[in-house]
Amino acid sequence: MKSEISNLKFKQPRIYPITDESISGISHAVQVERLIAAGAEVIQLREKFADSRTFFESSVKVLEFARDRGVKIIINDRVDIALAAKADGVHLGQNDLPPEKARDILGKQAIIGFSTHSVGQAVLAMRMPIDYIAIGPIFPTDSKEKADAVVGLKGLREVRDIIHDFPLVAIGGINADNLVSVFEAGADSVAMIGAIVSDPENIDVRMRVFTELALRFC
Ligand code: TZP
Ligand code: MG
Repeated sequence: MKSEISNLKFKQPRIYPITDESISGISHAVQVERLIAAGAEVIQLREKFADSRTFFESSVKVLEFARDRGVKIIINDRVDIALAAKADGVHLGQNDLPPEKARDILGKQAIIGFSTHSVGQAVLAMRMPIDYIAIGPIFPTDSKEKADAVVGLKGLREVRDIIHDFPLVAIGGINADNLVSVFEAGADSVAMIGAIVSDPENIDVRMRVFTELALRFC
């Protein structure tokens, strides 16, 4: 089953980097510059600590830069920031605003992603007005506080089998050693935080290496 909403507005990238200032130690803007220099096409901004004004302002700055370069910016958690900053979309968790409400607010053209942590949640998500399902954590990770139980490659494969060709992003503990196994288990796309941005001076190098690895797999 295809996403009811997905259309040509969004080609899921194989590598989907997520910026995080607390993990990288540098601004969203600089992370985004380095990611774009390395060819990122869609980037998610994840901000768990800054106040709304600060996150709004950095999102606007990032969007100006990214839009000129044809790169899409997705805001993590915050429909209000996505709307106010005119981002390309939002990525929602199970406890954020419901995707239906986010769709009402952001409109048809917005890209909406939704995090799931089990086969059951993924099945429910298929009926929602979203563009992609994220499933994770695939492997243990330190990047998320109170992370859900690890889904594993077996869980990822089960989700892929049950959702057929609905766009699927895998997340959680993915790195150079396990990237290929995640694609083999059925992910369309791999979202990464630590493996890319935890080495801020080498964000571009890492993005290039993962993109190259992903291309070789395709
Ligand atoms: N959701 C499930 S696992 C995770 C999120 C946000 C953290 C992913 O970070 P990393 O560093 O790629 O494991
Ligand atoms: Mg979230």
